[in-house]
Amino acid sequence: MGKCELSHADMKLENAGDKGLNFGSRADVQTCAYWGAPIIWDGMFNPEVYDRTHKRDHTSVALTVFAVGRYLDVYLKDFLLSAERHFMVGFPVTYYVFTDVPEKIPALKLASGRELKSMPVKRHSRWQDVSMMRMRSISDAIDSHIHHNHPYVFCMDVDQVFAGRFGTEALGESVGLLHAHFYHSFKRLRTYDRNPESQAYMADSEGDFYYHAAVFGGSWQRVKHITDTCYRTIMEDKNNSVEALWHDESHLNKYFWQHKPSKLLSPEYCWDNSIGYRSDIHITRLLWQEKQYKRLRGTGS
Ligand code: 5GW
Ligand code: MN
Repeated sequence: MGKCELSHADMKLENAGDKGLNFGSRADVQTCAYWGAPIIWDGMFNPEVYDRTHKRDHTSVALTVFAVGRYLDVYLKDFLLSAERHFMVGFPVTYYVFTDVPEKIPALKLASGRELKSMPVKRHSRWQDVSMMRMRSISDAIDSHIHHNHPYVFCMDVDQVFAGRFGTEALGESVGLLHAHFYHSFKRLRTYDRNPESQAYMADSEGDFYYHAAVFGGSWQRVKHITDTCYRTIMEDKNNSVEALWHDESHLNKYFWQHKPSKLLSPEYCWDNSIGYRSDIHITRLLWQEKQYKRLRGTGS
């Protein structure tokens, strides 16, 4: 455990408040990545210490979420209501809702200091494009709005609900989330893109963690770099008529392989209840909603 704290300091990966992390409090899981970044599990931190540090720093957070087409009707309200109860409670938060149907955004009374901005986006006919255009739109919103107001940004899928504290302990310079389906699996089973034609290609010898694109974040500067880089590699693929295995997620995994995140979130921060009981999941802070692909995408996949 001392080793993690040491290399952590050496590598200047420090995120506000991380000094008090207890890396030894969870003997059942890996709490530190080999490059020194903490992996946040329940029990490792004192929430009050983080909140105090971030109150002192007047931290505010932008949360970007896409609710295009029927995803708005099905998921947005529950996502926002649950975020009001669990996401960065007590801190200023602006929800940036990217949608093609702004008139359908539910009118919710938000806690003081919190607001919602609707951001217009076009509807794309191919679903792969919806998912990939997010990178471009987030980058544009950082330029036009976010960088004036918010040191930190989180970017999330809308098809999930908060179920427990998702607080300031999750903030960092660049933050990736361990995918609930792969955090235990052998490396060779992690579904990186293996097509050498794709910019997201990773060789068999490459890869460490597998990150879930449903949650990523960091300082606005780093999120700008993440989204710009992923958008560029996605467009290069497009020009070469290739598409990475898991679309934007493959590109995000390549990015985090090349630019290690300063903080990793355990799957407690985005759990899929259909996996069933796991003794190392002590709390579920964000939960996958049921997939309704047939209904939402009008296709079978
Ligand atoms: C539509 C058809 C296929 C795939 C995605 C969409 C879609 C995604 C959409 O029509 N509207 C929309 O707002 N999205 C946004 O992209 C949502 O925020 C959604 O959570 C996110 C990623 O798409 P998901 O959640 O369907 O992808 P997976 O990887 O969770 O299955
Ligand atoms: Mn999703």
